[in-house]
Amino acid sequence: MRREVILITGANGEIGHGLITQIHKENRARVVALDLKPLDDCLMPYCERFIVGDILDKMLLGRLIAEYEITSIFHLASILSTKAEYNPEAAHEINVEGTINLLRLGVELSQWQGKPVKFIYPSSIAVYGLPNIESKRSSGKVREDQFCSPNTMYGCNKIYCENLGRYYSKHYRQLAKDPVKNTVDFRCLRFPGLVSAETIPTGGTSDFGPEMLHYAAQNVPYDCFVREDTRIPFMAMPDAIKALLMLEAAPMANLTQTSYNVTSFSPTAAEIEQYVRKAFPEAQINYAVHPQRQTIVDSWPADVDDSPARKDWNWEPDYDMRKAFEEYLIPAIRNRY
Ligand code: AKB
Repeated sequence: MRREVILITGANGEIGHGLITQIHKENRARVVALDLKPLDDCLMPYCERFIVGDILDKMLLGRLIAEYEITSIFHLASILSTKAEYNPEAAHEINVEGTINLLRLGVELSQWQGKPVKFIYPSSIAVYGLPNIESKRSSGKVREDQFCSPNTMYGCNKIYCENLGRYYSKHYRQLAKDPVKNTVDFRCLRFPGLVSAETIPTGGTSDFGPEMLHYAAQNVPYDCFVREDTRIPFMAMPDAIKALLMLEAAPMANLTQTSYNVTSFSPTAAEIEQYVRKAFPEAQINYAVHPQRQTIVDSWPADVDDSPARKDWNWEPDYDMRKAFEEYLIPAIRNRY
């Protein structure tokens, strides 16, 4: 029996690296990977095909329909929160127009194949907009239906694309004379900051976590752009990959919502520094706060409620903060540098 085909956009990004590697380990599917930049050599053997291309190229996406029986799409391509603030309109075009192109592809694949294609979409804690630092400190574990008033272009893009996914999967062309019989099965995770041993993020506002660790491992002085007391949720990359694949595998009947919070630990920057210093005592870390980036993270929740994911599809992280640093990040990073 031919193995299913999974399409991964943004394949060369942080999540793409981990996802392609894990799918290869599980030997469960053929991967068609798409990215603007060439795929890292280490991932090429894991992909049936790698396409250097743009998610804004509708002709390119259209050709995939005839070539592959794609059963799942992991749409990872995105401009992250900090980078999006330097060119918000370009971020909108990539994050929103690109997502609409992929949703259209998903609908056409679903109609062509006569069954819904799963569309797995990483959203973010950036969809939340706590009104002030007092609210952040008092709001506890924020639920999916609270404070969804983002104050970054990236957060606006993500909350809109969550609603687009819900529309395309449940209400698409609802007044058309020929209603669409099969459409996408859209499923979404709101990720916290992610920390990987294999890659360093680019352009995110949660990057202070992974950057502090990777700079210390290379003995490079690091200017942390947030205050020491800044607290946001984080997760080790293996748990992010686990969550994506668990959500994809979950029976549709079990899912009571389309967007789910997932998280693992919620440290302050100073608590991250404590773990970093245990491994790299000579680390040179300064807190050179960037006021605008501080304002962004001050609007993000200190913690989120992931009980719906635990209840609907048995989500549970493998890595708490201690295990993430002492059993995953530090050993792997020591081997890397
Ligand atoms: C960012 O910082 O923009 C991302 C995110 C939290 O979604 N890592």
